[in-house]
Amino acid sequence: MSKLIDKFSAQVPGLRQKAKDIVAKHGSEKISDVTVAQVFGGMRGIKGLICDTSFVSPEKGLIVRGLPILELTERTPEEIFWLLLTGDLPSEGESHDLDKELASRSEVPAYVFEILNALPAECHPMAMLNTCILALENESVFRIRYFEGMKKQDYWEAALEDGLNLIAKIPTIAAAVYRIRYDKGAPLASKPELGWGGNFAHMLGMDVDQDEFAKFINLYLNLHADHEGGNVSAFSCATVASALSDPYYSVSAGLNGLAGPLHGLANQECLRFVLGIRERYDGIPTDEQLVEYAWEVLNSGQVIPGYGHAVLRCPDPRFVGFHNFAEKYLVDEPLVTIVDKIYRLVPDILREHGKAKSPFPNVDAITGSMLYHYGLKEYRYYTVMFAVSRTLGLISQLVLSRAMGMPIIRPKSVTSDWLVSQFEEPVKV
Ligand code: HAX
Repeated sequence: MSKLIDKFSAQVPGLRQKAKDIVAKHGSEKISDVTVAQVFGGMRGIKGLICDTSFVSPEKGLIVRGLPILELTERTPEEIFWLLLTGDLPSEGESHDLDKELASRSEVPAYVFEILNALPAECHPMAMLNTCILALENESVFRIRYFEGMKKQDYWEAALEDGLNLIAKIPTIAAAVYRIRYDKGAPLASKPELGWGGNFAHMLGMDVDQDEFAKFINLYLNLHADHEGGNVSAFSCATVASALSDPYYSVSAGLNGLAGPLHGLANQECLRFVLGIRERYDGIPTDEQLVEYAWEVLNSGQVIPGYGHAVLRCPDPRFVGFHNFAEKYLVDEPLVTIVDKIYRLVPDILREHGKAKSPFPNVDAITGSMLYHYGLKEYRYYTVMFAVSRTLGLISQLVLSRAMGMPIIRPKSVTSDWLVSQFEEPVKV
């Protein structure tokens, strides 16, 4: 057994007991009131989910297991996965063991590549990735064991088994999506000795300084892994998994949500926004030009991509992490200069516009421009990279839920007429 499975296995009885104890002790206490505006407002702010992997503080941003994300930027994504799942950072030996574990599970069945080659040439890369994940459902240990009569207390074990297999394989699949979709040549042979993120960077096959690119990809995979439990991808995955659909179905559901333009697809929109500015002003715009452009976008009823957030009320520390990297490695990149200018000018414009609750950049405001710098110019692919990373968080949350014995998710909906009837007399006819 791997060190990760050993460690988590030892934690499971405590997790289950803790959940039981909390309900026994505080089960009838109230933590949230729900207003009608919240019901019509995407349930914003309603506290109704447990997520122990990470927490998003409106003022500080992402906190992973108690550690602010900016303290974790030098870690590998595999180490972040260990932290998300177990609550501790791995020792060097544990980290090495997890790398070996993932390498041993990384071979992707040939039918996955056949599927990729058979899909229409213009298929969206996210649809390609999700098609492969659903095809891999064929391999689900959870599904087989469930129908063999697996006990509830063992669900986590089968879920982690599937989760580790999916995490191990997803970089190879995602890199193949890139190479096949964009005619970059045959998928490259995997080099698991480079580590999970380093191998992904290698398999993309970019013609750039591989050491620097691998550092960037590791940072990318590290910073996008988790963002508590209520975002669309995490919540969708958790809901589907709560029906005991196996991790392949569940992660695919989460990643289908990630493919939306208000969630993971925003990074491609952000790059289009920055490229649009560069094209219109034939390079870096003046401050006046940028202000004019931003107002034009807002007055036409569109959003400024990469700005605003459902929870955050500060500059996203993940944006700051990428910005710090860009200051070190991408000093002469004009797109980053435009990103900087937007960062300097747009928050005041959004404040004056008066709609967005947060005028600050989110993680997507900069990543596309950095990927573009490294030659990854096919922006429809960007969400696939986000998906590779987010799989770490989705799997961690899902395994923890099964370990804690969480039930099927089933909130109550009401009709709008029922709602009105709570406050108004029925109209007599
Ligand atoms: N530009 C212009 N208007 C904005 C805005 C922006 N960047 N952000 C929010 N608003 C508007 C909203 O559209 C909304 O307008 P309406 O009342 O007319 O509908 C109003 O401000 C209030 O919205 P909010 O409460 O501040 O924000 P929400 O929680 O509803 O939405 C979003 C959060 C991130 C979806 C939103 O800020 C947005 O659309 N931003 C641009 C797209 C983006 O950057 N998405 C990436 C988010 C990060 C992420 O999840 N990545 O995966």
